[in-house]
Amino acid sequence: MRYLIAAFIGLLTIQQTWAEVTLTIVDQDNKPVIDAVVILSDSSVETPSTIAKMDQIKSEFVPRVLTIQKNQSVTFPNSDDFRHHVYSFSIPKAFEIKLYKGREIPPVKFDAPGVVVLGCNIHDSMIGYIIIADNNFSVKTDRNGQVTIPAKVGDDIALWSERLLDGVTEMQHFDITSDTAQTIKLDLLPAIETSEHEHHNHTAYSSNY
Ligand SMILES: [Cu+2]
Repeated sequence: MRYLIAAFIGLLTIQQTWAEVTLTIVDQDNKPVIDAVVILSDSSVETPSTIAKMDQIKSEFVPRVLTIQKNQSVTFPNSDDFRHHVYSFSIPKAFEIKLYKGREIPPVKFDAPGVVVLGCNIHDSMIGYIIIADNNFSVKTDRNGQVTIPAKVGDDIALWSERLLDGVTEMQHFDITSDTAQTIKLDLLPAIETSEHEHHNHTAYSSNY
């Protein structure tokens, strides 16, 4: 019995160290912010051995926002039947994959943390982002602008959104202030219409712009 009590107290102690906190990110109109990235600064995760994928479908990067860990590799298949020319000038990784078709493309390794902005030399409207975490827990908001993270009050999070007023290579920092649920409201640039968002989330984006 004594051991059981000790084990029970131990379990309570563990549960108090962190909880599942649900963050909801909204903009100035209280609309959910989709494809924002939340990084838990004081966390430690290993780099997955899996190769992440940044597809190109109907002249859009899919997903528009990809989260990976430092030293993870990404492949850039072209699912269109015409050529793309993917490039980035961003500091964490400047690279290009010259005019190509097909899906068998050697992956690119991203060995520094930060934000990589992707473009295509042929299609100016193509834009995508790879957010490279520094082996910290990292997750992208869903259609409700929500993430659930293993955090506790006082933890620091870095938040990225394509819509941040400071620019797409910046992050904003916030403190966790709740053990259960917290809403972060931001002044942001207008939401961007993409077919990816329309497909998955038509109602949330339907009437504002
Ligand atoms: Cu292109």
